[in-house]
Amino acid sequence: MKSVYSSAIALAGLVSTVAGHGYISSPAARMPGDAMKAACGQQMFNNQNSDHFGNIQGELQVANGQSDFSAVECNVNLCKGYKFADNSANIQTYTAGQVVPIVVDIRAPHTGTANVSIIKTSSNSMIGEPLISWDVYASVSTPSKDSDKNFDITIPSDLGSECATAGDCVIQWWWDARSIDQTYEACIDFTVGGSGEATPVSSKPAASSAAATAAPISSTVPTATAVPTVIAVPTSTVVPAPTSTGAPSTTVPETFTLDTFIAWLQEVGKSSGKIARRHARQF
Ligand SMILES: *[C@@H]1O[C@H](CO)[C@@H](O)[C@H](O)[C@H]1NC(C)=O
Ligand SMILES: [Cu+2]
Repeated sequence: MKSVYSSAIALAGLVSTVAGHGYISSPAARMPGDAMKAACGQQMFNNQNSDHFGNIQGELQVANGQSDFSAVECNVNLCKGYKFADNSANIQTYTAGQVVPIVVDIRAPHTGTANVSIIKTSSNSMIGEPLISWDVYASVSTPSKDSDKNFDITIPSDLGSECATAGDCVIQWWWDARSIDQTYEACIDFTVGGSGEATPVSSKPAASSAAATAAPISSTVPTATAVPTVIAVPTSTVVPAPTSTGAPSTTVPETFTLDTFIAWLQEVGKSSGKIARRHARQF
């Protein structure tokens, strides 16, 4: 048993160095570039440029001890440190109330929570409530859910001009697998309500461009609070009974793709490591 665990842990460690785990694939999200390299250093840039699917904890390990890494400038808690300056040619133009389909590429699941929200970049603070959120996301205990990977968000109608200038706001997808301390982020640069966009929803002709940007938004536009929260299936109905070691779930998932196998190995590796530390005598 011990050697099986050891091999699983070794393999999981090996896999995690070569495989990324999740990122937004549509609309095009921020990617690493020169501005990110200047803020985060050459090593972190190389690491992220070769695989942008990894988590911020892994990124920080790469940066550890690097003299050209600045924690403040890099700011990994916002868009994994990826910068607007590297993506300024890639701005989505949205209108209030617009429904935007999002596609996430989850390359290996890790049970966690997630949300997509609008973030004010100057303060890294959320504007309003999350546009969508999950109490259970990318679970390794249930079959892969399409609703984790393909979903719609609705651009709020009460942003005013707060996100009218490119770079001021991002739509951030945030996935946090607390049990294994892995946090994933991906950001979409966008504007809404900017003077450069198409005529806003209004029955009155705009007298000037200033009036056009200030024109009230139709009351039929759904608000952010109307967006339903994804209700997750309680895991207790599908998770097998805990084993005598107290491990969360060391049972091999029933649906078995390479991704779920790798994820299972990683979860088993991490949880058995924790248990080994907590209950060393039981092993
Ligand atoms: C939503 O994501 C943000 C990061 O963008 C995080 O700080 C916040 O805690 C999350 N909120 C919920 C309710 O999950
Ligand atoms: Cu992962």
